[in-house]
Amino acid sequence: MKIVFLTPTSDLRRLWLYRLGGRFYGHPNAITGPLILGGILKNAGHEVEVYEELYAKVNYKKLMRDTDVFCIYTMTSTAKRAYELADEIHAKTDARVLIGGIHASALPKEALMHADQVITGEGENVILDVVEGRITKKIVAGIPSSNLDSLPLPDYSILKTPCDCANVMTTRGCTHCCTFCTTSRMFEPYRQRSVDSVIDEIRRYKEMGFRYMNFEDDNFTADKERAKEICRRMIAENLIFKETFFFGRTDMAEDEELLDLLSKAHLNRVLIGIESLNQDALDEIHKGQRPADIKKAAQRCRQYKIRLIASLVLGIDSDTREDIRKAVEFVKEMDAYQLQPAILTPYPGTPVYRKMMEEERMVTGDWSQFDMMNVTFRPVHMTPWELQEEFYHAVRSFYNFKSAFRIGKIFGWGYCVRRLGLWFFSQAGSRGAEFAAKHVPATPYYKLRSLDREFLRQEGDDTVIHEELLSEENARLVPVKVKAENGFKQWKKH
Ligand code: B12
Ligand code: SF4
Repeated sequence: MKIVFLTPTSDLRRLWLYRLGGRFYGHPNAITGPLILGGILKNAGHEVEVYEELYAKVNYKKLMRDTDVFCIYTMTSTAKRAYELADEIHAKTDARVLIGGIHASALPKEALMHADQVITGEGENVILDVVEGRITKKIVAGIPSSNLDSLPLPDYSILKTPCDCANVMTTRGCTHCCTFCTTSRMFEPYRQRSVDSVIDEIRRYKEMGFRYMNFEDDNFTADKERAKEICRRMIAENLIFKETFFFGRTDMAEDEELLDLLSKAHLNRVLIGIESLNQDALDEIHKGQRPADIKKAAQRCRQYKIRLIASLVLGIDSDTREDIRKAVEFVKEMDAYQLQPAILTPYPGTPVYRKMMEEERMVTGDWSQFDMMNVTFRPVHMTPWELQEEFYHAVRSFYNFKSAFRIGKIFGWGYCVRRLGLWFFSQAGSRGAEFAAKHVPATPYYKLRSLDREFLRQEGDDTVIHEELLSEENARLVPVKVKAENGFKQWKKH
């Protein structure tokens, strides 16, 4: 059989300018699930190809001619596009469509409206039986493997779109359980691979000639001794890449030996969820960290020359506009390499989603807006558009000429040039959105701003949803119906 895996992306990200910017600012890297599942099918004798829309235009006309099974990955922001592709495939071919991934796992019945079968959770143990027709249930629950070493490694030979950076997952899940987080609920329980298997995988990518490698674990330093061991082996075997990114938490700064090893193994770019400097907000999202931890982590990253990408969550109920601005100022003062402001996004399957649904605070059901850059709910201390403005204020105040110069002095002038580019894009993007909000009624920004006025007019009425947003298209997507059927099975942790 010929099987094609598709990782879709939203309309904006398929524009050639966006793809070009992506190539300049990052290294194309793949979602690993389709490469693992595709590898399993290839080893069973099938012809398999994997395509990622984020990095290249896909020739669907050609693929639709000879493909027997399309397997489509979904995250929430790409679900709309995934369903559009699935419907088109069904309309034009006899091929079967399977849908999986993090969004379909939270809302399988919604995904099934567009697929022949939906696989929820981790797919390795069921994919072959589903594709070869031995499992015929419409919604198939994936079975998480207890021994991650037994799973095949991602097979990059089947990936047909650009990729310069290998992604390594040494664990699945997270030991924490923040209320907005999807991955800690999708990948349960927390599991680790052996250090030997991780090193074998890294060695393979080095031999394949990858110059960049990312650890995509939710929290690479959750087990500090294990992280140290991986770094020691990388250093001893010279498995060093030009740049290695990883996700960490502030607690990594408590261990200076770990920081030293991370730096020597060239794990030189870390994303840490600072989220907020307001203790009430940190407690509200169950972050389990204090502002003092954040300050220490920032200072130690600078000391060990690990470039810090500081992630903030904008719009937590306890945070006011002033709290958000204070956090942005703090990130500027500590010379973070990058600021990643993420608007709080109620992802299906999370406690935040359930809360917003119960309190009827969702303002859109258009999944393509759920990318952490658009407001999708009604915040407590500000109107939706004011929160959107805070997002633009954060990027504009962080990415400016002065900070580009400062970063150049600390990290090198190449970074200064990249920063200047980000300055240009953040100005152009946010000004464009603000213009659209005022003058272009067809855009979501305009809707968000008018929603704002609607709320102001109906002050005191917490339950209002703007009529325009309950248009036929949106009403279909507003996930009210799935509220009961979804069952929020992931809630067991709380
Ligand atoms: C690598 C990565 C990226 C990369 C590469 C993305 C790409 N090429 O499209 C980059 C950095 C570019 C990126 C970008 C974004 N990402 Co991202 N990303 C990840 C990350 C860290 C790892 C993915 C991975 O390899 N997982 C490990 C493997 C084992 O899991 P998996 O791929 O999900 O596969 C398993 C199952 O899903 C299932 N499965 C997978 N595919 C299929 C298909 C079928 C048919 C079936 C049956 C089963 C199945 O079986 C697999 C094996 O068990 C995840 C976090 C995570 N832990 O998953 C976030 C994550 C997926 N990203 C996320 C987000 C929000 C984004 C962005 C919107 C961020 C932004 N504002 O720009 C963009 C959108 C990009 C896009 N395509 O439109 C969120 C999605 C949340 C949600 N619920 O929707 C996640 C979960 C992180 C988070 N914050 O929680 N991302
Ligand atoms: S620490 Fe990060 S990965 Fe873990 S639950 Fe919180 S947000 Fe999710």
